[in-house]
Amino acid sequence: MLPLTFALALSVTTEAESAPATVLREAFKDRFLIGTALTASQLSDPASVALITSQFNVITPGNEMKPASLLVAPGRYDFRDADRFVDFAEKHGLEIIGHTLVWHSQSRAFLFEDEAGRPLPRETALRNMRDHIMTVVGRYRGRIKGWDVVNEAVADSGGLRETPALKAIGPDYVEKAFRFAAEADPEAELYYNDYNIDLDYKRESGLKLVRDLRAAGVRLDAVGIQGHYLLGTSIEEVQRGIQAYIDDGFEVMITELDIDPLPRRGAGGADVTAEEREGMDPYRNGLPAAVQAELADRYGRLFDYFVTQPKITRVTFWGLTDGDSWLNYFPVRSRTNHPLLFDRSFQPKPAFFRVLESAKKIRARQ
Ligand code: 9MR
Repeated sequence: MLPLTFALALSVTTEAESAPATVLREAFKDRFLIGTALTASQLSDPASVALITSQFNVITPGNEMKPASLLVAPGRYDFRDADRFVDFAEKHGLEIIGHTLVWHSQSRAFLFEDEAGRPLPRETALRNMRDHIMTVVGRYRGRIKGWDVVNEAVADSGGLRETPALKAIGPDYVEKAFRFAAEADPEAELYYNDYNIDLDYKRESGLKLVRDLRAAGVRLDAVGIQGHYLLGTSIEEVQRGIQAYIDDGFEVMITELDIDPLPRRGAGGADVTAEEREGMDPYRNGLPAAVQAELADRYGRLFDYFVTQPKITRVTFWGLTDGDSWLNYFPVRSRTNHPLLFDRSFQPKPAFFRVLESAKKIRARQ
C-alpha cells in the first residue's frame, strides 16, 4: 500500500504547480538519475514496488548479478533472479545497472584458482573471466544501461588489491575486463566502482587506476563512487574527492549512497560484551530527533553539492528503506540502523525532505 502521506503528497503535486516537489526522480530529473539498490524479494512486495516506481528511475540488483549469484558451478548459470530484475525494470520503465562483473567478494574461486588455491595460469584465468563477462553481459545485451565492470580493485593501503584475479592474470586484469565487456555489449555504459576513492586516504590510488584505464584506451563511461558514509564523515572531504575526479575529466556516479548514524567503535562482532553491544545499538526504538536532523543535514549538504555538478549523472541509494539496509548487519550483526531516506514503515524521513530542498537550487540556478 502506498503510505498515506505519499498518496496525499503525490496528488497535491500533480494538482498544484507551485506545491513542493515530493518525488525524487521528478525533483532531480534535469540533473541526474536517482536510484535504489534492491533485493529480488522486493520486486514482488506491493509496498516496495509502490515506493520504487513512485520515487526512482533506476535500480541496481544488490546481489543478484554478482558472480557468485549467477555462476553456480563451472559453466553453469542461474539467471532466474537476474532475469526478474531486468523484466521488472522494463515493465516499469526503469533503467537498470548491472552489479558487478569482477569482484574479489561474492565470486567463485574456480574462476581464478585451482583446487589447491593456487592462481590459475594467466591464459586460463583470462579465458574464464572472458567467458563469464561474455555470457552475462551478452545475455542482457541492449537491456542494461551500464555495468560495474570491476568492483573494489583498489586496496585500502593503496595500489591494487591482491585479489585472485590479480594474482592469476596480473594488473592488466582490470583493463581486460573492460575490453571484454565492451565487446559483449558495445552500447552498455561501463563503470569502475569502488568505496572511499573520494576520501583523502584512497583518492590518489583511485585516480591512478582510472587514469591508467583511460591511458590504455579502454572505454570507461563513469567512475562509480559508492558513497558509504558515516555521520561523522567530512562532507568537505567528500566534495573535494568527487571534484578531483570531475576536474580530471571523469563522469561520476554515486552508486551506493547511505549515511550510517550508528557508532563504529569496537565494531568487532562476536567478542563484544553485552554492555558494549547496548552502546553500539542505541536507536532500536527509533532515531532521536537531533540525530534525524543531523542525518538530514548531511544528506542535504551532499545533494546541495551534487546538484551543482553536471558531471554527476546518477545518485543511487544502497537500499530502499532503513529496514532492508545492509547496515543492519554490518559491521555488527542485527542492529537497528537508520541510514536511508525512508524508515521501516516506508515513510519519508526528515532527510528525504531536506534532499528535496536541494533540488530547488537547480531551479534557482537556471
Ligand atoms: O548489499 C549487499 C549485501 O546484501 C551483501 O551481503 C554484501 C556482501 O558483501 O554486499 C552488499 O553490497 C555491497 C556491494 O556489492 C559492493 N559495495 C559494498 C556493498 C555493501 O557491502
